[in-house]
This record gives sequence, C-alpha cells and structure tokens, in this order.
Amino acid sequence: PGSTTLEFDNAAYRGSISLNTGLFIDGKWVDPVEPDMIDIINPASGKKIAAVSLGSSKDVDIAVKAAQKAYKTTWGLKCPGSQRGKLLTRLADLMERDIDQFTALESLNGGKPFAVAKGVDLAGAISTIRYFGGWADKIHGKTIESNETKLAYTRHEPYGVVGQIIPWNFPILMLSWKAGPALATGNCIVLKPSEMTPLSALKFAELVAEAGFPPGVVNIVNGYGKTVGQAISEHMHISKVAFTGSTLVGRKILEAAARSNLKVVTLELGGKSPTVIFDDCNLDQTLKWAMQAMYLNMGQSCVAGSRMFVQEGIYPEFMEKFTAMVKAFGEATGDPFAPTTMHGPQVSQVQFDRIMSYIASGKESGATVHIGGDRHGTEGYFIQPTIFTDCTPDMKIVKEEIFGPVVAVMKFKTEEEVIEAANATDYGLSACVFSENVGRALRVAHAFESGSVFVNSAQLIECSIPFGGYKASGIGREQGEYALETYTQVKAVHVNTGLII
Ligand code: TXE
Repeated sequence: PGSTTLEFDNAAYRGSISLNTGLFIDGKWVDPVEPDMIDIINPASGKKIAAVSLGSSKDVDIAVKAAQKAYKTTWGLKCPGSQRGKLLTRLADLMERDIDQFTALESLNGGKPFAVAKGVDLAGAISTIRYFGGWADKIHGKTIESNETKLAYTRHEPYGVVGQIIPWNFPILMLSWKAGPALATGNCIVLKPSEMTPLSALKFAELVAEAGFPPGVVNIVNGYGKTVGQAISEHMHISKVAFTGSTLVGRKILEAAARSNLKVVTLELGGKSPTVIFDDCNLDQTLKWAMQAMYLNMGQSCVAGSRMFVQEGIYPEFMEKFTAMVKAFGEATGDPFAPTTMHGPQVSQVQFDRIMSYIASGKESGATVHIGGDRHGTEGYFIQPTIFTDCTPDMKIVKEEIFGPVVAVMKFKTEEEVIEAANATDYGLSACVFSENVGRALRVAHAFESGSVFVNSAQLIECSIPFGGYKASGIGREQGEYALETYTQVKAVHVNTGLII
C-alpha cells in the first residue's frame, strides 16, 4: 500500500507529515481488492496534494469480516469496559500529542483557517474521544421489579459491527462523534471518510494502531458514497449505520437499510437554522454570535444560522454594525495557514459551483445583495461572505440549505410572527434566539421545532450535550449520554425464581 509525505513550511506549521494512503483493515494497511486511487485537492489552490486508495464493496466485505472476528474474540462483550476506556483515553492523548499535525491536515485538505481548526475541530474531536472513554465502564442496564417469582434485568449490549459514513465539513470531528460512542459501547466499526477529505482519518487510523486497539476493531475504507457508502448501508452483517451528510443521501441509506437487514439508522442531515434577534437583545454580544452562527467554517456547518430574523426596532442599527463586521471578516479571507485568516475556501469545486448558483438564484428572485455575492480572488474556491436582504419565504435562498457563507436576512414585528416564520421549514436542526428578556427567550426556545436551541449564543456544540435533528434534519441523537443509546440494544432477561405448583 502507498504512502505520501506532505511538507509544510508556514507560520502555523513547519515540518513533514507521512501518511499511509491505503485502506486500514484488520489492523493493517492494505491495497483495495480492485486497485483505484483518488486525487486529494487543496481547496485553497485547487491543486492536487496527494492521492489515496479507493475501496469498493469487496473491501467493505473484508473489513466487515475482520470486524466480526474482532467483535467475537477481542472486543465487544469479551473486552471489559475499563479496558475500552483505557484505549480510548490513550487514543485521545495521542491525538493531543499530534494536534498540530492533525490541524495541518484539516487546514490543507479542508481549507480551514488553522487557528479555528485547532480550537474547534481538533479540540472537539479530542475531548469527544476522551469523554466517551470515560463512559466505557459506566454502561449498564436496570433491574426491574416484577413479582415475587421473577427477577428481570436489562443488558445494554453492542450491535456488533456498525457502519459510519462521514462528511467533509468537519472530517476528524464527525469521525470522533461516531467512533467515540461506538467503541465505548463495544462495537467494531467500518468507517468511510468523505472521499474528498480522508487525510485526517488516515492519521487517526495510525494512532488507533499505536494506542493498541486490537486489529479489526476500527476499519477505515476510503471510497465513494455510491460504492463503499452504499455497500455499508446495504450490508447484511452491519447492524447499525450512522451517517452525517445530505438529506438526499440520508434517504438512500434508509432505503438501503429497509431493503437489506433492517439495520438501525441514525442520520444527521442538513439544516436551515433560524437566528432570531429581538429588539431587547444585547446588541454587541448578539453581533458576534450572529457572525459566528453564520460564517464559521465558511458556512459549511449543519447548524449554520442561514436565516436571520431581525426585529424592526433594532434592524437599522443591527444591519449597519453587522455589515461592518462581515466586511471586516471578509477582509480576513486568504491562505488558511496565515495567522490573520478567518475565512478560507469552500471545500471543492462542486460546492463552490453549488453556492454560486444559489447566489445567482437569490439575485434573480429579487433579493438584494447587501454585501458580497461574488467569488474572492481567482485561485481556489473562495467565496465572499454574503448578506442578502429583502428576502421572502418563497425564495430558494430562504428555503434550501446553501452550505456556504450566505445569509438571508428578514425583518419581523412580533414574537408570534417570528416563531411561525422560523418554523416554516422542512428542517429542524438548530436555532438561536437573542433577547435579554428571560421569559421571552425561553418561550421562543421552547417553541422552536429543532433539536438544539442556543439562547444568546451559537454553534457551541459540546461532547456531553446531545445533538440531532427534528423533522428532515435527522433521526437519533449523537453526543452525550444519549449517544450511548443509539449504539446499544437492550436485552431483557426474565429469570424465574419460583416453582410451578
Ligand atoms: O453530501 P453527501 P455532498 C449537505 C450540504 C451540501 C450537500 C451536498 O447541503 O451542500 O449536502 O453535499 C457519502 N450511500 N451536507 O453531496 O453526498 C459521501 O461519500 C452512502 C450537510 O458532498 O451526502 C460522504 O462520505 N453514502 C452535511 C457523505 O455521504 C453516500 C455535511 C456525505 O456526502 C452515498 C455534508 C450513498 N449513496 C453535506 N452518496 C451535514 N449534515 O453537516 C454519498 N455518500
């Protein structure tokens, strides 16, 4: 199997990083059964940085067999929770040791500003693995009082082999959200990174081996969605699949699960999250949060606050200050490794084109480009932070997930009106409300149809707090104690302690 060495020489990271570029199956680096490669692109330049192996359904079969074997012999119910916890904690320590290497890979492959990637993606990924390491020996069932002659208890058993399909917007973070709870609960995993951003997953696999996980517990099969992803979704010996990505593919995974073995499916899909700003908000604070809500990670965040509702009394002052902030933020666009950069490129040409076509649609449908609305520079996939005003609910830019740095701003009058408008979407992932009136803030928080609500804040997702969607934004919860439920199945044991007379 191949390998590559990436050289870095910039203010944020200097040095070289060597990576295996094959598939990681049964604790070894292997070539795909049918050799194939994919070029990995630096979105800041549009140029190739590496090539990695592409697997197929045949490699998924091999990985599943390795995972089954590990599950029966060295992992699952054979491995005490304390030992699983120890390995996860060791893995988190190794990730922390190599945090700069991971960050460099995420910045190079995903175009993320280095400091942001280190503080958000890597800090989050490491704490997630460590957090779930802490749960590994605290997973247990209940005793249920029934009657004098019966002892009943439950066991929270792992599924066995679980499939995990990862997107490109937060590669190592989403991988950790999935691997952490799966491994803590004793499952073995067959994981597919996004074909566009596999580098940090390859580095992760190396640390899995170094930490001492038994072979076959973690298998990483890089490849396309329609081959490897599809094979995972329809595999007869994968009992659960966890997916983060588009709603379109989420539906395909559910269909594949229904057609094959009725595997359990958890989905974390898109969003069109509202940010609701009342006249009585703390303006300076709200401005900072609203910026972050929308423009973090170039708008490529499932919780992006891409519909902004501003109450009419504060609208002129808010818009004036918000525009100045977004303009300053846009001026900090550039090389992800430069210390001053806040805004990097979109992940790929495909995403760039998709976002530009949404911007064109906004213009055609009569919305006003208040600021931005164009590409930045001539190289790479950079798009200017964009604000649309004069938006109406029927516009595509208001209804559909753009997944780029484009916000649609709307004015509102009353609390009732804004609740209805905020909920008028098929999605329900996240929502923000800004008000210094506690009663109002909580009333609105409770009225939102969404899996997460941020009051006077935004985007502050934490490993101990459940995360997931209402409506078309998904099924199931990741993170926190709730994630353990989606990686275990409950067995009820009925014990007769009496005699039939
Ligand atoms: O996603 P895909 P795409 C949204 C966002 C974005 C849009 C399209 O709006 O603009 O989706 O992005 C794998 N069976 N989100 O097309 O294809 C694929 O290989 C199994 C929101 O890039 O859903 C990758 O690993 N798997 C989101 C993963 O699915 C399949 C994050 C995600 O890619 C598959 C990403 C198939 N048939 C995009 N086809 C979020 N919720 O954060 C593809 N995949």
